Amino acid sequence: SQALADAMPGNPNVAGQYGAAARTPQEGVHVSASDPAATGSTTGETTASPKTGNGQPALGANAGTAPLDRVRADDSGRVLTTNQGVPVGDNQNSLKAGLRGYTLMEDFILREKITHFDHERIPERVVHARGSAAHGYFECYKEQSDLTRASLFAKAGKRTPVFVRFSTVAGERGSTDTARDVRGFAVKFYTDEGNWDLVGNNMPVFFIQDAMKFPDLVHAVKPEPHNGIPQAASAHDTFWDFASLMPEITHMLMWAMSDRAIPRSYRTMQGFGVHTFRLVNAEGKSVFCKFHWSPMAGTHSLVWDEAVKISGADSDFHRRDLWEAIEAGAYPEWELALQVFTEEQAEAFEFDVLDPTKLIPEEMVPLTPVGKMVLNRNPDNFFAETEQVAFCTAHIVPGIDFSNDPLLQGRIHSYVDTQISRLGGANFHEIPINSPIAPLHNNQRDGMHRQAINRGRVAYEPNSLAGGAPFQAGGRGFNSFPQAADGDKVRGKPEKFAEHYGQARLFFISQTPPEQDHIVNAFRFELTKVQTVAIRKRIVAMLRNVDETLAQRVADGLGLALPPAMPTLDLVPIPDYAPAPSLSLTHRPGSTGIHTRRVAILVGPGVDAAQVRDIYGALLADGAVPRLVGSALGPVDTQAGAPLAVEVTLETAPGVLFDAVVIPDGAAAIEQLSLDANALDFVRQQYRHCKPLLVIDAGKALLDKAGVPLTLPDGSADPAIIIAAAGDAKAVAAFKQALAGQRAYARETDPPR
Ligand code: HDD
Repeated sequence: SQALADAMPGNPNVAGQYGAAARTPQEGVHVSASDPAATGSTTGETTASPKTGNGQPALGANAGTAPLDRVRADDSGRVLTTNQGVPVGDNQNSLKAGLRGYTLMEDFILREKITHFDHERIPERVVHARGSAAHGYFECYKEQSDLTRASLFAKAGKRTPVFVRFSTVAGERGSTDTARDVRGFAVKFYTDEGNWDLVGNNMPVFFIQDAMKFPDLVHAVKPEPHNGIPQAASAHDTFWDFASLMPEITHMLMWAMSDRAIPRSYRTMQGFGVHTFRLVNAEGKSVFCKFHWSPMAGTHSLVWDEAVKISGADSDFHRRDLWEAIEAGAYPEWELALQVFTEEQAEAFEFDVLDPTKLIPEEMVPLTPVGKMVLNRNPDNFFAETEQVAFCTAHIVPGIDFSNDPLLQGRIHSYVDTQISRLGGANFHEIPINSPIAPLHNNQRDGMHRQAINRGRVAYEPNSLAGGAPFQAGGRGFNSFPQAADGDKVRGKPEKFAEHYGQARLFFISQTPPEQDHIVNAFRFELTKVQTVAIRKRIVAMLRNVDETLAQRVADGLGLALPPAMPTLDLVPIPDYAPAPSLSLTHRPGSTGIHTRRVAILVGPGVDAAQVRDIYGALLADGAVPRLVGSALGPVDTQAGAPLAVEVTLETAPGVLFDAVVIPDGAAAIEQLSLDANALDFVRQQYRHCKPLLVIDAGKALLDKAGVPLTLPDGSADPAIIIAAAGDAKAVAAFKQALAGQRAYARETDPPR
């Protein structure tokens, strides 16, 4: 309200704050955030809408995160103080010698405020700088003590708190969410025997076989060092130069050029621990294991043209999606599965299980679901939680152990090391989001930013003065699996590491035809951006070892003659795998139907309001998120009944931000929309990006105006364009079904129609 604004001490229109009156600063106004009379809000909204959350979830909302309550700070209704707790009289003006005079050195309040501000930023992560995170829990389905003594698997129904961060790899902290990239999938389990970090990706293999090459990989993919271009993109010479000289990268390139690299949502990606790990049970028996996360919402991806346009329309697309789903109570869920195998089995495989460029198809070793993860709470503070969380592959717990995968071995060092510079010292485990909920007792002391006040005079072991405490846990503690080790000290790789193409081929032949087309087009896009022709040729030469049709199609797309295939070492023959359907995105459609799918309903003056309300209600009933989209905000008159209010505009929420569109009846509305190029673009993009369209009566004129073909390239009717008469309930059902499924890739052509 105006009265409130006038009373705010920072309001420059209040005369009482100038001249002599400045000597007695006013006390700040205390407004209860929930008091609509004071905030002037008619909707009960305060600093944020219900859609974005009010930034203040109930304390202790998740049992697991309750220990963080002790550090959660809430300023509501409080007086402003310095960092020393001194109440600040005036937070608007610096201290001066005379109203027009020098600013005084003694102004400790100004200096504290500015100094703190000057140091607000910390180094961003050297990779995975851009990310979003949430709290939740892991719930065990069934005791797994025969396989592992890890406490989170000890009992059916046992819940272990988690904090999960998803990320892109190459882009900087403020870069776009929908870049073509691998996505990080890092889970911190706060188990009752210490923190376990499963630091994985949304792809089950990696670019390189040995940590020794990681800095080279990252230097190649990051923006080129002379000009800092391009941001969050692998489509440039240095990345492909490196790739073209590194055949071990081939399998991962197939994944990175597939739709896996442009997920629809963090909620619709799989996650993988990538490496072979060990599970160890209480008797000390061990098996090998790979970790797999599968999203309950199914695996769904964007199409490339859409991903590019989303970057402009909403570069926070994935961050917003995760946040809004959790605020709306549509908690994202994944199932964790173990892929367990023995050392004897591993020896029989064509590939080496210590080679992180290889996966084990589910068809070869099945997955055993062991629990589900639910993300049910957004962080309160992005910096304190999402930015300061430190995931480290070295953080494992009794019952889990490493394998000799040389990439994993290098990672064990790298993550702890990087936090020391990123988070300012060796005490980063004391930052609340990183602290275990398990008790912590040892003789480590001091260092920058130490929080704990360790009591007593003993900080060594053995000791008698403290009765020997803290005691080592012996058999109850973490004890490395006693794997036998022998052999010469060498820098080298096992023979099976020399075969690079079999699984790349397996991946390609396991994709559906549209997925294969997307891979071809992604190679064409990336390599067209590459300026050095020799690099393009080397990649095509590499692809000839994967699949001749793939190589030919990429060569055609680049206007190249097929070069000779890249020589192979022939130490290990390229295995001939049968297709593995589990590697296709279509294999996991999900079980959540149209839940959280975003649907635009295009409205203009003269729209059929009753029809709009019916469809809106029918979509809401199944958990979808409908929005009335029009040319401008404000009410639109309808054919009959009350006007409808446009919720978002064509200008601010273009088609790429929705999963489907409804074009309701109303000749006048359609006529008006047909004159708005934003509406025509909207419809064209929905079509081009293979999304369902529900078109009612007069709405069809908008499709015609936009030039949208109603038949598939083969001349048959497009099943995802549903043209219906008003009141046709079957049409709405067909639309929902199309929305719940995969996209209508059958309508794609190259170039697009
Ligand atoms: Fe890494 C971050 C995943 C190989 C070195 N990595 C990082 C994150 C994820 C991964 C998800 C972000 C964690 C977060 O959200 O804070 N990295 C992987 C996977 C790999 C992998 C799945 C291969 C299987 N990484 C890898 C190697 C090295 C690193 C081989 C170094 C030898 N990674 C790092 C790092 C980062 C990191 C430099 C940067 C920020 C951080 O650790 O905390 O230490």
